[in-house]
Amino acid sequence: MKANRATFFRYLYLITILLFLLLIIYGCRNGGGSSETVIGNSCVAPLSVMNKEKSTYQAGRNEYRFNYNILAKLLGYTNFELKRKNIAFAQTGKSISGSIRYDDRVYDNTGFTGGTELKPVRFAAVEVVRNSDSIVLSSSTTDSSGRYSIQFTNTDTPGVYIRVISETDCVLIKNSVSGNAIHAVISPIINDSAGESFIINMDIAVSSEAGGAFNILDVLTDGMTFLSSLTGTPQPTLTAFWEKNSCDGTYFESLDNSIHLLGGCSGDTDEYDDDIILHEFGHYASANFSRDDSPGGPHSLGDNTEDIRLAWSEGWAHFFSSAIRGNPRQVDTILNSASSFEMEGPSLFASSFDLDSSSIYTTNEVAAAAVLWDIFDNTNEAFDALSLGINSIWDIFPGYLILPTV
Ligand SMILES: [Ca+2]
Ligand SMILES: [Ca+2]
Ligand SMILES: [Ca+2]
Ligand SMILES: [Ca+2]
Repeated sequence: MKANRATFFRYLYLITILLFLLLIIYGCRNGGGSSETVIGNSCVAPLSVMNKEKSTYQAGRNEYRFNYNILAKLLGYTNFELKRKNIAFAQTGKSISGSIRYDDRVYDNTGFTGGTELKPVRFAAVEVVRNSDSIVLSSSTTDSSGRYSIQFTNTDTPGVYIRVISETDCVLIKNSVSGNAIHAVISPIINDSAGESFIINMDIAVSSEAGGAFNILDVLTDGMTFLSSLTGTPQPTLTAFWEKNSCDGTYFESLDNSIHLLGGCSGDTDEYDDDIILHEFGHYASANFSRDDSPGGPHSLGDNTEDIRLAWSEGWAHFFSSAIRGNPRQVDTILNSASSFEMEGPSLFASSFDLDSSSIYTTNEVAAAAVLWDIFDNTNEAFDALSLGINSIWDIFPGYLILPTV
C-alpha cells in the first residue's frame, strides 16, 4: 500500500513537472502575444528578444512593460503633423501611421559642407506609449521608406505618443555613459479618444541629441545589408555606443561586438562620419567572419613599420568601408575641416604628404587597403589587371583560414 502511494505521488510529481514544462514552452512560443514584426534585413535576433524582457504582461490588454532604459529626447522636431482621418470601415483598434526621417549632414573630402539631407529612418522600432503610465500599448517597425502604421487599443486614460528607438533587429545605438540607455525621440502627446486614426510624422533634426544615433543606425543598416548579401546568413547583434560630447574613443570591441564612436569630447565627432562608422563595421565583419589577430593600438596612414597584423586589419577595414559605399575615398571630419585619403591612387587630400610613394610594404595599412581595392574595382591602371568585385574577395576572406601547426 505504501509502495502504491509512493508510486502514485511519483507519477503525480512527474505529471506536474511535465505540465509545467508544457506551459513554459507554450508561453515562450507565443511570446506573451507580441505582435512585433521582423524587419527586412536578416539578423540573428528578432526585435522582441534583444535586451527587452517583458516584465509585465496584462492578459487581454495587449500591454507590455519593457524593463530597458530609454533615453528619450523631445528635441529638434520639424514638420510635425497631426490630423484625423475619416474611417470608411470598421476597425478592431485605433491606428497611428506616418513617416520618420532624420536630417543627415552632407560632407565632402574637405569636411561638412553645411548642407543637410532628410533620409528615412529605416527598420527602426516604433512604439505607441500611453502617457499616464508609460505603458507600451503596441509596437512595430518602420519600413525601408521610414513609414510605419500601428494598431493599438487604449482601455485606460487617453493620451498617447509615438516613440522611435535607435534600434533595428540586429543593430542598437546606445548611450556611451549609461550602457543600458537606448536613444529615442518621442512625439508630442495626442488625445486618442478624439478619433480613430491619426497621422504623426517626425523629423529628427541634427540639433536633436539623438540625431547622430539615427545616422549611425542608418549607416550600419547599409553595412548589414551589404554583409548579408555576402554571408547569406543572419548577423550577430551589433551594438554601437555613442553620446553627444562623450569622451569615448572610436574603435571596435570584439569582446561584445560593439562599435564605439567619438561624441565630441576632444572636438572631433564621428556620428555623421559614415566612412569611419563603416571602417569600424569592417572590423566587426572580420571579427565575426574571418580571423583578425590585430593587437590594436595607435596607427597611422603613413606608417610603414606597423605590426603586419595591425596593417592587415586596418587595411581591410579601410577597404570594406569603401566597398560598401562604392567609393575609394575615406573622410574623417574634424571640426570645420577633415582628414581624408583615397586608396585608388593612393593619395592624401589637403596635404603635401605623398601617400602613393610613402605608403608601401605589407606593414602599411594603406598599402593593404589599396591592393584589396585594385582587386575589387573596375577602374584599372597599368598595374591593376583585376576587376573581381567583392564576391571573389569574400570567397577567400572567411573560407581559407590557415591555422598554425604545432
Ligand atoms: Ca550620413
Ligand atoms: Ca570625425
Ligand atoms: Ca581593379
Ligand atoms: Ca584601380
